[in-house]
Amino acid sequence: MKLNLEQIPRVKTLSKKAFIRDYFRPQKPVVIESFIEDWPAFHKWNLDYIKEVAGDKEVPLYDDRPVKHDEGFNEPHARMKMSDYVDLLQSKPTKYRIFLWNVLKEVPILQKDFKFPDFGIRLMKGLPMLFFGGSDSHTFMHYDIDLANIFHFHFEGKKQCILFSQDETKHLYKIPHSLITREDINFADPDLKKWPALQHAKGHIAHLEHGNVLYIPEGYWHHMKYLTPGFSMSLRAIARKPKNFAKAVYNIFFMRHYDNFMRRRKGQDWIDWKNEEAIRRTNDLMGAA
Ligand SMILES: O=C(O)CCC(=O)C(=O)O
Ligand SMILES: [Fe+2]
Repeated sequence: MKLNLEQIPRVKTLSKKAFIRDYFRPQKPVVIESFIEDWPAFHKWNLDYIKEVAGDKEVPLYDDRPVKHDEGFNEPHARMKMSDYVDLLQSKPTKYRIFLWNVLKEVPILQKDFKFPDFGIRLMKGLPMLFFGGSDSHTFMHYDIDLANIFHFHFEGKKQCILFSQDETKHLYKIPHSLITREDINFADPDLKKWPALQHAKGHIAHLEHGNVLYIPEGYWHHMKYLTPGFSMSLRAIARKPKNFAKAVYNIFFMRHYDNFMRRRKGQDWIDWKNEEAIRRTNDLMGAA
C-alpha cells in the first residue's frame, strides 16, 4: 500500500491575480513551470557555475543521521570546500546535503542573477538560503520554524517533493517539541504496517526540474528527495493565519530553547522519550478517531 498523495497541479505561467485567488487564499500548492526564464540564474545557475564562483568557500553539510542529544539544533555533520562538494555530487551518490546556506551573502555576485518576484504578497527581503543535495539524499519530513509560505526554485537535476498540510499532523508521528516526524519513516516508500496512521494522511507530491518553482503553503510539512544532484533557493512570506503565526512565535521564542535545555539536562533520554511519545500520541489519536 502506498501513501495517499495527490499530484500538485502544474501550470506554465501564472498571473498574480490567479495565484492569489486559486492558490494563496485557499492555501493550495502549485508548480509554476516557466516563471523565471527572464532571470540570469535560469541560464547560468548549475553546479559547475557554483563551483566556479563559490568553490573556495567552506560549507556545512548534513546527512540523514538521527538527531542526537549532544548536537545542538541544526548543527552540521561535516564541512568541506564547495569545490570538493560539487566534485562529490557529480561523481557518486551521497547523503550529504547543504541545508540553509547563506551563499548569496558569501558570494554576492550571485545576487544579481535573480529578483524577488511579485506574487502579490510581500516576501521577506533578507537574502534567501540555498539547499544542495546529491542523488540519494533527502531532507527529513519537517516544517519550518516560522511556518512561512515558501517559494522553492529548483536548479539542475530532478527533485521529488512530498507535502502535507498542518491539518494532517495527527497522522504523521510528529516528534513533540520539534519540527520533524519520526526519522525512521522512509517517506519515499513507507512501511505502512509499521506506521499505520500514515494510511489516513492525505498529501501532495511534485517533481521539480530546472527552472520550476513550487509554492508551499504556510506551515506545510515538506520532504525533499534529490533524485539527481541539484540545488534550490527558497523565498519566503510570513505566515498570515493567526494560528500559524502564533505557532511560529511559540517555536522561535520558546520551543527551541526548551528543547535545547532539556537535551542538556536529560541527554539521550529526552530524545528517546520524544521518539516514543511520537508513536504513543499518534496511536492515541488514531484510536480516538
Ligand atoms: O530542499 C531542501 O533541501 C530543503 C528545502 C527546505 O526545507 C525549505 O526550503 O524550507
Ligand atoms: Fe524547510
